[in-house]
Amino acid sequence: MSFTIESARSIFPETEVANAIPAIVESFNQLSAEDQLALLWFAYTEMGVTITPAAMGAANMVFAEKTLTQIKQMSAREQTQVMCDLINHADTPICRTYSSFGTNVKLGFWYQLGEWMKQGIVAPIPEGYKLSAQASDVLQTIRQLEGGQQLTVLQNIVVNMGYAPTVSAQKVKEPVVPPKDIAPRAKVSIEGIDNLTVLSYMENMNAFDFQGAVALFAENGALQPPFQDPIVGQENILAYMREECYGLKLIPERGISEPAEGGFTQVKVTGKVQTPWFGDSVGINLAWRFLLNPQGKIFFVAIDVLATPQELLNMGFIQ
Ligand code: EQ3
Repeated sequence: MSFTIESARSIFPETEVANAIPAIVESFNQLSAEDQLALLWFAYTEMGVTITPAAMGAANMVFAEKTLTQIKQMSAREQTQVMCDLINHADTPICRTYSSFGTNVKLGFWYQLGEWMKQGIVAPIPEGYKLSAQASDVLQTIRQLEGGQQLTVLQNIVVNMGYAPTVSAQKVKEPVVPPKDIAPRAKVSIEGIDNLTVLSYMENMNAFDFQGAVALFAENGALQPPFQDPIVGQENILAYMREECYGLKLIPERGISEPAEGGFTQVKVTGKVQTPWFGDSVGINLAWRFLLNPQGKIFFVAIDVLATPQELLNMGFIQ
């Protein structure tokens, strides 16, 4: 019996994933738009880590400049309306434009609005705003998450705002950034792993050589980002990486490799990823679950946010 993408998704089933994240996002989405805006403001200002402004360089903010200027020139009432529209997925020109932005541009867009809110250029959250009881509960749950998981919640919420018609909207193409030369690439070592495909994957990703990374996949291979469905096929994976992975730093620590049925090999690696937004002040604890085909190509890789830091050591051995 050979693997399918569906069956590959359950390799290393003992991996404990931070399932609290989609559950929190779900309860957040049930709140009123005003509560959502205020809650995000409280969560963001309390977070204890701040965005490195230089990270805005990783986002191609030219795509958002026109919309941001338009918002800046509105009355406070209109500004609040735009922010509520984004949360309510209203069908407005600004919500449509927002949906066409890549993840980093969406984050940069809110970073800019947040800065303007602090400076009084954009309507702030009314002083003394009282969250509803449900919203306070959600905020309390977010407070209890570790830093990397808090960021994942914020990122997920921001990415899903705006209005995308059901027929997939034309995404703005991010310009291709030239990869680093072979020479300055950092060599990766992972305790317990000498598999060249896995090591090259990490090295190529850290050099932003997405073509190189994608060439390691089988033609119909798949990559499954945290809490998402698998992205199938080299071309789709390349487009995804170009949009989402610029500036990420993968820090794999340890792993285990074992034979699987049909001549396949399964490899689990745990470690951290740093985002350009927070540099080395936050590492998100992750597992990569690779399934390599008999030719050594990546048939499937899932990236999961781990439930606890202890999971970094969980390699699936029977204890
Ligand atoms: C203004 C304010 C505060 C209030 C207003 O009312 C509403 C909003 C929205 C506000 C603003 C909020 C802001 C500015 C939020 C900013 C949040 C940020 C910058 C979050 C960044 C999060 C980044 C994360 C979680 C990155 C994770 C990356 C991962 C998991 C990468 C994984 C991958 C690996 C390792 C691979 O090998 C393959 C690719 C893949 C991407 C899956």
